[in-house]
Amino acid sequence: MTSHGFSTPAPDTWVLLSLGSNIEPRQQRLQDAVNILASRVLNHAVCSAFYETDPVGYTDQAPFLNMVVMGSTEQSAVDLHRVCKGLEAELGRQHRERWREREIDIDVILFGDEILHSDNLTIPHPEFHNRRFVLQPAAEIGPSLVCPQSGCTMAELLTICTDQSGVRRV
Ligand code: PH2
Ligand code: MG
Ligand code: MG
Repeated sequence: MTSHGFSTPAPDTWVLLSLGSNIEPRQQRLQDAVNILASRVLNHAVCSAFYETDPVGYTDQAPFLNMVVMGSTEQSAVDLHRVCKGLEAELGRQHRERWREREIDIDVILFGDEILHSDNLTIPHPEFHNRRFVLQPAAEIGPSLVCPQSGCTMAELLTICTDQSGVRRV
């Protein structure tokens, strides 16, 4: 609250989130997650198309449906991450071994031009530049977004990405 009695709006930060699911109903889970994010923490949400993607890492599992969403938020990076993890649980995500199938995964990829390395959160997401299932939808809706770590745009990162796994726009 300021001296004249009005509260100053919290500054907004633009963010890029990646969502994925490989347990049906995949599309419904992604849609529910986006709707709840938009109602709670994400302003001016813009969604990519859905992408049917081959599993990366542990490959002996069902294909994923992936997408990205951009928007702005008044949350801090740590709080937004906490909201995303809480929403995963709320939408029924079960605990399994790393890389295994998941009902819903919500990752903070970029948080404005912030670079953050803490024990349980790294931003930009440490692997996103190696993942076509993130870069292709990111380049669809934000080709000129710049990764503050590399200084490269999403379009540039997609061009140099060596991940050859299948990513098909639905
Ligand atoms: N997520 C992973 C590991 N592998 N592969 C695809 N296609 N899509 C994902 O969302 C994904 C993955 C870990 O988070
Ligand atoms: Mg992930
Ligand atoms: Mg995750």
